[in-house]
Amino acid sequence: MDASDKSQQKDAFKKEFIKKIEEVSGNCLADASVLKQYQALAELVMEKISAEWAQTNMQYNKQPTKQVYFFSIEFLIGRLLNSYINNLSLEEIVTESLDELGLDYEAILAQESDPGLGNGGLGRLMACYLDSSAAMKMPAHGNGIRYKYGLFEQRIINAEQIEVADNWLKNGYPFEIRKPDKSVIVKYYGHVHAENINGNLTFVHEDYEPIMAVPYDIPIMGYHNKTVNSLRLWSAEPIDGFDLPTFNQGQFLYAVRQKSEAEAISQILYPNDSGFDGKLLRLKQEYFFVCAGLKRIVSHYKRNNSNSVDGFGEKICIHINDTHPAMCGPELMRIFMDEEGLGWNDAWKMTVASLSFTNHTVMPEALEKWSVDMMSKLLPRIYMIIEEINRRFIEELDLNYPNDPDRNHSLSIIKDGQVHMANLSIVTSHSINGVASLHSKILREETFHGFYQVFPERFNSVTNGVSPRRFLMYNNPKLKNLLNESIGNEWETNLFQLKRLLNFINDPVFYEKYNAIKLSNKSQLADYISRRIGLHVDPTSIFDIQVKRIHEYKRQLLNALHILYLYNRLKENPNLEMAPRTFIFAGKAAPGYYYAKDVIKLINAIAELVNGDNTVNTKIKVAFLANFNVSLAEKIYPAANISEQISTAGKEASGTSNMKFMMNGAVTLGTMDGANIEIAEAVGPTNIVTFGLTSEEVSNYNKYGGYRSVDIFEQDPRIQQVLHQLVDGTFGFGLNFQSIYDSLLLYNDPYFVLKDFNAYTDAQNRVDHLYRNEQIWTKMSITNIAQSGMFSSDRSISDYQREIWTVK
Ligand code: CRA
Repeated sequence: MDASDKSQQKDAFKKEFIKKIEEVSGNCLADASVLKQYQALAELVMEKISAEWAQTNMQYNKQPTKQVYFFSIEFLIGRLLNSYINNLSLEEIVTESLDELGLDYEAILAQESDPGLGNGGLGRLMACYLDSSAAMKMPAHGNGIRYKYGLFEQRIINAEQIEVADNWLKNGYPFEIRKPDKSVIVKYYGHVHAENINGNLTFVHEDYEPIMAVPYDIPIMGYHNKTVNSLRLWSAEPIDGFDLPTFNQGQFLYAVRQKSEAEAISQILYPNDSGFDGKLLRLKQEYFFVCAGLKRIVSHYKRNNSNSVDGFGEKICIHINDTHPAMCGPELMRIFMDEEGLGWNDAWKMTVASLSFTNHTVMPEALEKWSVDMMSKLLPRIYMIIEEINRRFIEELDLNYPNDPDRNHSLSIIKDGQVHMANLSIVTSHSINGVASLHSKILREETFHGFYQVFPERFNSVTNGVSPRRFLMYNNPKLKNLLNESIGNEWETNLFQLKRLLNFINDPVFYEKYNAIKLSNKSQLADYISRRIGLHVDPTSIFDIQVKRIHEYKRQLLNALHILYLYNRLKENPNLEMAPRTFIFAGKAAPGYYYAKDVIKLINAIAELVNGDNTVNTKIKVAFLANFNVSLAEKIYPAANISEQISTAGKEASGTSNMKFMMNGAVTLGTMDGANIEIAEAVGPTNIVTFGLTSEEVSNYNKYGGYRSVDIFEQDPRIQQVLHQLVDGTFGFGLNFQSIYDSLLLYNDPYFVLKDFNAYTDAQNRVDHLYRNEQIWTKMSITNIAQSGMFSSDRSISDYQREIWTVK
């Protein structure tokens, strides 16, 4: 664009913006608050998106191509305004215009609430997949729940996590369109009976409790390509608002209760990550978005297909993200049979052809099992269909593997009074995949081995990926500019092109520029830390970072115990030779997960001890940053030197922060777990620091009840000292970590923290040595960026497209 073009566009934008400010605030620009500036900008951007959105939808309707729908109970989309502006190629016009008007773009962006509609990796993955699908012009959409309250806001008070409700909608949300005309009735409870209607056996559902599902659509924009897909989130509402007759009779509380019982369904996101909470409300949520979503998809399909569901299986992919949407199978069967009049066999063929399933965890506590009693009462027709799916499946097993009752039992969908949702998902889907090579292997060989024997052709593997737009281009603009200036901009649409960076792998001029950017990103994070928690950290120290949900298997505890051990060493020898380090943590614990909350408390207690001690705090500092969410994550990755990925091997299905860190030049310090293994393959052994037990070793120990942690404790005085400190008053009055001490010794350390402790301290020493050689470290860091291409979610989406959905 030439200069006069640009200045014309800016003038036009400024005019529109000032007019919008007046509309949304009733004030002129000079008197409008930053919130109003944000609302005006958001509305303007939404208007620009709408035209392209309508165009994309029209195209999809005109030439019906295969459509993919991600069904997920979580979509952790993060803030959208800056992404939209960049995707529309408006960033220069907008930032320069606002600057010329004397406004602060960053401050305006910060007004946007960060929708916490997910717990962690699972929900964020879905957001990256939507982003990549649109970037690749793939017709793929999301279907989920519009929670009124997202994941709680975390505050740290006296070292402890305190949860506060996340009222993300309090100022309204400018990027959604409510579509009451597309509402759907979802039916719970009641009775089902078979009736002979015109000679056909028909199932009639009566006396049910109806709830209205109202959709809100959010545009998902491609990168510079005019494709706008949709994320549809459903909100639960009572059918007719207040029950007026009851209200008029003065039974106010009863009327209000009915309304709030309906609304409860989409009121709040369950705050468990890789965990299962068998509450009735959760089961209602699961059926709610499955039923509403499928109903709309089928009716939309029929509208474009001469009012028939013929060919649905070839044209519509319903992708089940973990087992929460597992009722897609029986619900599709119900629609095809009860509403469309198909027989079982035809309905079954289309259902299996349409469904595919991704498993995200092997943690046994996360595998969903609903009680038969609860499910058959809440969803009588769905339960009937599940029973029939199971009966036919077992019948088929009997045919193929006669006299094998153990197999039948182990694969049964319904057993011991429970409905096994993973089994249901596998039986109803044509594809089942894990999210990294190791994870998929564990699914085939252990978790779902029996199913693998029966359906080997259904098993696939797709390694997770992350959006390079959100986690590299938009959150690390200085690095983006350096990349463009060095290797051109092809990498922006094909991340494998980052390999070209290897041409600079020994270039001192490039090193200097690169290191200046890393330092500047670290200074920015240091400023943030100082503003947020009043802690001054040295931007030239190593930024050693672990940010993710707090979970025993992720072993934040190992990291914390190592810091305590380093503290002890420094107390003995304050002149210990080492590069100064800043240990940074962030992450939320599920409110009912007391052990994880104790770990947060321990990290904060260690931070207090270390940061306040002048003999050690020039060498080490510890920062726990409260309320980890997508916006905070975006600030953290560009500033990292070390990415802590230290889960017990075999437990982390993939991990995705490992990829976000890598793209921004952090070196992984990790176990051979999840996608760390593929990162190690991509960068080679000299550009990663690995340590610890392998997943085979862990699984071998577990076959014999684990290992004996007391043995390690008895042999290692360093460990003795650190563990005693947990309970001897080191952290001051009232701060006692008996639960952690007991888990490590009395309960035999189920996550192998002490077993891997030695290997971890060695690995940390290696990191220290490597970092002190600037040449070597810079080379490692750049190699990580250069090899991060395969961890783009664009690559994951093309794998799904090719192997699982076969979409053109
Ligand atoms: N907690 C896994 O634990 C994985 C993500 C996305 C998780 C991560 O290792 O990267 O999914 N599992 O695939 C999960 O949510 C229900 O299981 C996660 O985010």
